[in-house]
Amino acid sequence: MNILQTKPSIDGYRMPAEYEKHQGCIMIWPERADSWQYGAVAARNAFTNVATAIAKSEKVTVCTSFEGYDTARKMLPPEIRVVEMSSDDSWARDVMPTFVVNDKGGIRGIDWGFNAWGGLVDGLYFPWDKDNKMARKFCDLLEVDVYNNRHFIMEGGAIHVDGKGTAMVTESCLLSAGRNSHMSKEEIEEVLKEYLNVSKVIWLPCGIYEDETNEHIDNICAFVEPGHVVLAWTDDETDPQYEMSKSCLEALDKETDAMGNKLKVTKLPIPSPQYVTEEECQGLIDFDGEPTRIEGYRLAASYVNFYISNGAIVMPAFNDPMDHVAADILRGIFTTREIIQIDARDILIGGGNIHCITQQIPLAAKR
Ligand code: KQY
Repeated sequence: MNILQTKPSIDGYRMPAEYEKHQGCIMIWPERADSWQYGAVAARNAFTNVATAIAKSEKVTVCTSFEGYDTARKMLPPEIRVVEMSSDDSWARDVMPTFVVNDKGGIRGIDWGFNAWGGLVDGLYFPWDKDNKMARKFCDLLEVDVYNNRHFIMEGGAIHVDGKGTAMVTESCLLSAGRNSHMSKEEIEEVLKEYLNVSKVIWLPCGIYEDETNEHIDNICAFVEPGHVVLAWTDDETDPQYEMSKSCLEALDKETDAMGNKLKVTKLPIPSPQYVTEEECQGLIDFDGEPTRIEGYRLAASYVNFYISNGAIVMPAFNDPMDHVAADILRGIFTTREIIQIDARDILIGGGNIHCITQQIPLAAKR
């Protein structure tokens, strides 16, 4: 594996959209007892269901610690590959490489800097050094070269692309004090253009209420095809999410994509507010005396946090009446893919959802 100091756009590489063909998917086995209740027992079931659904149409690799290996191997079906790799938690979207491809069948990874969503300013755990090394290690395993961009703090959940020259991000996340506060918005946009090889960056003001990643884009809005996005939405004007989603809709209405087209916006309803229960709090072990979750805390639940596999949309369910409404909307958009809903409560408690715990490896093809 070579560590590259050049930039993907200069070398003719681009980040493909998630709805383009994949070679596989990466996940990380959950273990932290302060993130996942009862020693991650329930979360492991949910992760297994997600991995199994994705493995129906693409190769899934699950990374685990030495301690987690036996359980992972026992719980995951045999077609899923389990490899030992140290991590600090289980957010493959954010710590694994962002892959870029060229039109000659080449694939490379980008190794962004990772500081647990805000470092010492407002990060979510310390230390994060194992996580920060995973992207490079996985590129080594895959035998692909990796772009070194560790001095720029970024997570995979903070970006979406349409594969046609447009990226989408939130200001609340990318301009947060704990990431690249020494850089201007224009400078950050330039890095995105150089590394993702896009010509247009769409900035939404914010994300999902109480999303502890400083409101990643992948929880609020996603491309479903070029020129078309789904936006997390509520009609309840008393919900703090209402003004947040409305401001995103206003931003999208004013925008065009890289090809100069207006965006079609499909509203995807959020479930009714999901609050942490007392029992769930009791199942979480705090490492430093601070409670990691407080009873009544509102979790950042959104159906936008789905994974697009080769054959399916693997999306969260919250045991809520909106589960069926959201699934029907996505079924109407992704007509060639199966809609698979996974009970995601035990992933949500950790602070993210199905998109956050997965990272696609695009299929590099000659064009
Ligand atoms: O949503 C994500 N991409 C990660 C959330 C991390 C939460 C840590 N408790």
